[in-house]
Amino acid sequence: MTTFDAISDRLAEQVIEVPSWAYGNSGTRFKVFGSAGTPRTVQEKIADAAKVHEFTGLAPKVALHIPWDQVEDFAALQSFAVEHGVRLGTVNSNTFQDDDFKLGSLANPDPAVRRKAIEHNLMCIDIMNEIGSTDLKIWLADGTNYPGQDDIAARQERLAEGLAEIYAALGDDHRLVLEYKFFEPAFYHTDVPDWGTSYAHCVALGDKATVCLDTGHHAPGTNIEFIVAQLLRLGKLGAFDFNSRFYADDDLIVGAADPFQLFRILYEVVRGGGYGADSGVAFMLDQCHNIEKKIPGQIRSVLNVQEMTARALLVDADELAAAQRSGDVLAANDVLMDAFYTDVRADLADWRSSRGLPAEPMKAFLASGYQEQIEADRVGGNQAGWN
Ligand code: LRH
Ligand code: MN
Ligand code: MN
Repeated sequence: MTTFDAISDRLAEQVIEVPSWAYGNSGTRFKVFGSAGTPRTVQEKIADAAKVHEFTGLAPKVALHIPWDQVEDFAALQSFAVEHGVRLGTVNSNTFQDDDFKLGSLANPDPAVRRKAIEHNLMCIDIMNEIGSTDLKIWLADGTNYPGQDDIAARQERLAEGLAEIYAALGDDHRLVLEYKFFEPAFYHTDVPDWGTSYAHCVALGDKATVCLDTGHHAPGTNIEFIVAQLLRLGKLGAFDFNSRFYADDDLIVGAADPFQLFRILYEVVRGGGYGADSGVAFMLDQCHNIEKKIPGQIRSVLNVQEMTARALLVDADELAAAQRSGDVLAANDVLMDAFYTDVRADLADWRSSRGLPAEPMKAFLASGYQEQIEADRVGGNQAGWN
């Protein structure tokens, strides 16, 4: 197996973007539990996100969701983030909460509603220009609930047209990242349900369009690492929304439900050249912390990704290739399992210490008093945007 020393510098390349919405209250359709210390403003969400970076060194970017994070002055918000040691990153457009979007946004049968959805995305590109962000992430709630409700093929054409207009407004260093999801909120058909549909639209759009793979957006049993491998070989994997799930789009802490699946995904990422600063693959979290405290939930999440990344980097590629070539099924499987079962926690603690970070970020955060401080200071915190 590869040694920890050999992967030490590669680990330093890791950047995991955190979502602003993870710091606000969220929940299921049954109940949104309030929690003490919840941010009341976009700035407070960013201040909380900055703590995750301060204690882990892993999360220098914060993704925005518009209009949940709408402010008057985005340049000032970027300065605020920088003062706190982080930067604003991906801009997520949101065309799923306005009443006008009941029957869809870019695929809506009404041209006036489609226009509104396009304009919203163009406004998001303006925000990207103001903050110097490169990625526009589009997830569409579009779909239908009943067979016959709308013309499925016509919706694809409308979608393609709308995406093309948005794509045309991108700057030279911008990307459009199109996220898919197999169902919910639409229950009969969804307009961007799978990686193939997202890929087809991205290919038609051009080089600046890539697919976003949210790990919670597949039918149970889907081999997600296969999708990763395929999109990487096609040069179209743009981003991950990491989270974990037991049933549907649970948005639980990444690596909590199935650490082995996270390892398999990250192995394919490393294997396919999707890891590191120049890979073009953005690592993001897309999670909600409905019952646990949010900042510790995010700290646990980025550490889980780091731990599994380390294990994936430990896979001995030469040994694996030799076993595969010789058709030694069990030896090949052993190479992967050896890396998966390696406990890297002590090595990672030393690695952090050697880089001026707390050896144990969770303990250090809990001892810092920040949580108690925000719980005392902030009253009347809001939902993350599900309002
Ligand atoms: C949709 C989704 C998408 C949204 C986020 C809040 O289920 O994964 O990424 O932007 O949740
Ligand atoms: Mn997502
Ligand atoms: Mn989701």
